[in-house]
Amino acid sequence: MTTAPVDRTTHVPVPAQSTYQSRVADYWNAEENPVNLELGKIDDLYHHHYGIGAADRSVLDEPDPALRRDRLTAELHRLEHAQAELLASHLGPLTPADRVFDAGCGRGGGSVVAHLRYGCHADGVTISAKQAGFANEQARARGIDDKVRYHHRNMLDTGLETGAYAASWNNESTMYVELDLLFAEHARLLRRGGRYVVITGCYNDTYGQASREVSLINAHYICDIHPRSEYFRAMARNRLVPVHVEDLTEATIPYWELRREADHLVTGIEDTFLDAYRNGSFQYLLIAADRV
Ligand code: SAH
Ligand code: GPP
Ligand code: MG
Repeated sequence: MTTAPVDRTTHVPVPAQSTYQSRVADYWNAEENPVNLELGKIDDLYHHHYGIGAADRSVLDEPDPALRRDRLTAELHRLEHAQAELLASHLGPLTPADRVFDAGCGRGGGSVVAHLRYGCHADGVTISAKQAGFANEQARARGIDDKVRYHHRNMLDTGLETGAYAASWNNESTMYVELDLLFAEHARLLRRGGRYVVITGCYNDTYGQASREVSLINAHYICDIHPRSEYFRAMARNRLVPVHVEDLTEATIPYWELRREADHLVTGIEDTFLDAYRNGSFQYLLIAADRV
């Protein structure tokens, strides 16, 4: 007589999203930093990334305190907008018939910038229900909700259409996910010859592991900054071939130097970014790649 095999597997219920992803969603559902909302209000372009380019530090000399605050806010927004435009410039050429995918879209600014530039359709995905709702409301108010749509989904498993996208990007959102899973999803969504662009902070693994400053940034945002080399390895494994690599570290330092002077906007992480960039352990990087 044979006995039935005993199932010794421990059955742990698998949540729809991991504990980590729930914490990330909680952060973005609750996030209301003036440095993001006050800048966004200026022209209804809400960015959750940093700035690049030379800063007009003459705003600091403004004698009227209220005007000084406003000018500082506007100058930081100008630098953040320049970053969004740089990323968008690498997506093209695109036509109004093309679709683009904005992975980790925040409050939606990047997709609006791409749509205004190319007239293209955009799908943004964020793990925060609050952000997706906010971004869709913004698109409705602008009258572009027929072409720009935001979804409360996981960017690793979007459910969007295979091969339907001419371009896709991550603007400061890769540090929340495993790069192999992320790039596999981009490679699935992009058509052959499509363009992928990432702007990210990465740690410089020329000399080893992440620095204390990088660890402090991880704790501040609940993220996990990847080493620079991992981007290129993971792209190579997922049919993404770099065509342009730009170190934006020097270009972002003026933004942080100005931001640290804005008492009405600082979050407390400013000096850590400056230390990390200046000691060489952290880099602000743009990579554009072709989906082959
Ligand atoms: N790219 C946007 C926002 C960057 S902030 C901008 O430039 O303004 C990081 C974003 O990544 C947040 O919107 C957060 O919700 C999103 N995110 C983090 N993990 C995610 C995941 N697994 N799936 C989808 N979005 C995610
Ligand atoms: C920018 O968002 C920050 C991130 C998406 C995470 C970390 C990025 C790195 C490059 C390490 P934000 O605009 O919401 O940040 P803040 O509130 O500080 O302006
Ligand atoms: Mg910000």
